[in-house]
Amino acid sequence: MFQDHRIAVVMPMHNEEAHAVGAVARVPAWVDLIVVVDDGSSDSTWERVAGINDARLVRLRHDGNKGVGAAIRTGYRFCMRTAVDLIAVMDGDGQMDGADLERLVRTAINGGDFVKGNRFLDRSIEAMPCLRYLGNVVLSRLTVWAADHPSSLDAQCGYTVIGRAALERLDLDRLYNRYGFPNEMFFAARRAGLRVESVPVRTIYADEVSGINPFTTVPVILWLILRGAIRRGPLRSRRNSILTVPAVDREPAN
Ligand SMILES: Nc1nc2c(ncn2[C@@H]2O[C@H](COP(=O)(O)OP(=O)(O)O)[C@@H](O)[C@H]2O)c(=O)[nH]1
Ligand SMILES: [Mg+2]
Repeated sequence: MFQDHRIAVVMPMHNEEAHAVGAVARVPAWVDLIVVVDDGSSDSTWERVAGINDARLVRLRHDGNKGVGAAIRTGYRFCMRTAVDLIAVMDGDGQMDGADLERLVRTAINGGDFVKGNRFLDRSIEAMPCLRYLGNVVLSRLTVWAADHPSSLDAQCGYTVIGRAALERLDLDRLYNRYGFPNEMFFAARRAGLRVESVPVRTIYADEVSGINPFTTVPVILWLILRGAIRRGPLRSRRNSILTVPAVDREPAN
């Protein structure tokens, strides 16, 4: 409970046996519910999480690997069946600092519908490998452009908090499930007219290995960004005005 708000953390995990316990340990004590979603891990992630003694913890499991976005969706759906008010997402590899969650949650309580962590606003970004940094800058700029977003954004950062009412307004089934899900959530939030806020978060790099293969992932994200731009309001209404044929009263055919 944080300022009378019930808080949940959704934690997607895929083959995180080395980090699962540490990642759950990073969740602050005032969080009410922790939903770990094992996305079809082939290692001992599931057993490691089972060994954690924490009454707030719920374990869900996909029977196969469905992608980080699908895991987050499973977690969101579970949370929506409980009485929580705000739902955070923290990765299961321990790269997100639980100490940052308070700022995200405060910003949500103060009116942010969808609050995103922004690693560019924190000095620890210097620890990010150079190529990754450049890639993140380019993808973030393109995402900002595509969504016509008025402020700074860390498009690929998955550390977020969303309010229950805001989440209800998003059509999660339309979103892409794998890497690129953060861009998809962001576009969906903008389309729904949600207030999207960014807050600084720390970047933690230890021995975790990213599942991202840039040669396959970057083209997909670029496509999602283009689709985000096309789905954006003005373009859509322009398209509708082209496609909508005015009703014409016709004489019945003889
Ligand atoms: N690589 C990968 N990660 C997944 C998948 N499903 C859930 N995850 C989790 O999603 C989170 C982010 O993945 P990660 O590879 O660390 O992405 P990065 O930090 O953006 O490089 C981690 O907690 C993963 O365990 C999946 O299908 N593939
Ligand atoms: Mg990671």
